[in-house]
Amino acid sequence: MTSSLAPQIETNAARLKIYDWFDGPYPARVRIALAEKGLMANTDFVSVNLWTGEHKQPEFLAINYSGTLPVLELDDGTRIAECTAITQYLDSLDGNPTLSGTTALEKGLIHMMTKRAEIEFLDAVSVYFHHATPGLGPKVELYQNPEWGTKMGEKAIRGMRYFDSVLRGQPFIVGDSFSMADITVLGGMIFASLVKLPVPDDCVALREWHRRMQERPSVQAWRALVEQGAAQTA
Ligand code: GTS
Repeated sequence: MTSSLAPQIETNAARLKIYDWFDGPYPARVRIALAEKGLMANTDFVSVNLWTGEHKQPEFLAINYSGTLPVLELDDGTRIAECTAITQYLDSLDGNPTLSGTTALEKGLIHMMTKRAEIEFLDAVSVYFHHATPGLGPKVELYQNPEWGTKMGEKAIRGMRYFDSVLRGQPFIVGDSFSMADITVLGGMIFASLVKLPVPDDCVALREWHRRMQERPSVQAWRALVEQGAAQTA
């Protein structure tokens, strides 16, 4: 595992360590959350190379049993995996959990839509990638089921249509505010773009929301880090 991508600013605040990969769609979710919360400068990124299967080696499996990225590690060595759990932790640090909800109702709705965005869209794209395409290559993809992968690709397209229908009635995935649910649908769009799963032309509300999301400083900060990472790995 090698070094670090983020621009660092001197700060007395606690350091956060994130194990991830620079252009991964799940890592993107946490990077966007870090930027939303103003925590980028407190974060060191440790690069775990998905394409060589570093995440499936014993050294990394000891860090995250699931063998997936990202993972947050705190100064005291505590580790938190799973994008939703990491985002909730980061969101709660300042006592103003804008991404995961402040009221009981917001928390419930954001949790529901985040879960839905994973099950119906992002996770489905991921299965499509790992099973219906060469994925991370033969050394990493030890079992593939192309038929299941294809089905999950179709499910992801249905998921896009569902989120399009949601966005026809409101500006964000949950009501009037940007939340972790938007970040999760963004993860789905990022993964779909990487694997060339097309967004249907008639998903006009989803496309317009996606265009608006590109204007958010957090999304621009994530994109800048991807470009920096691509330059470093070229
Ligand atoms: N449920 C996990 C989460 O939400 O954190 C899923 C994490 C996940 O699948 N991460 C991807 C991974 O490690 C990273 S990326 O594909 O977005 O770059 N995939 C590797 C693999 O072999 O599944």
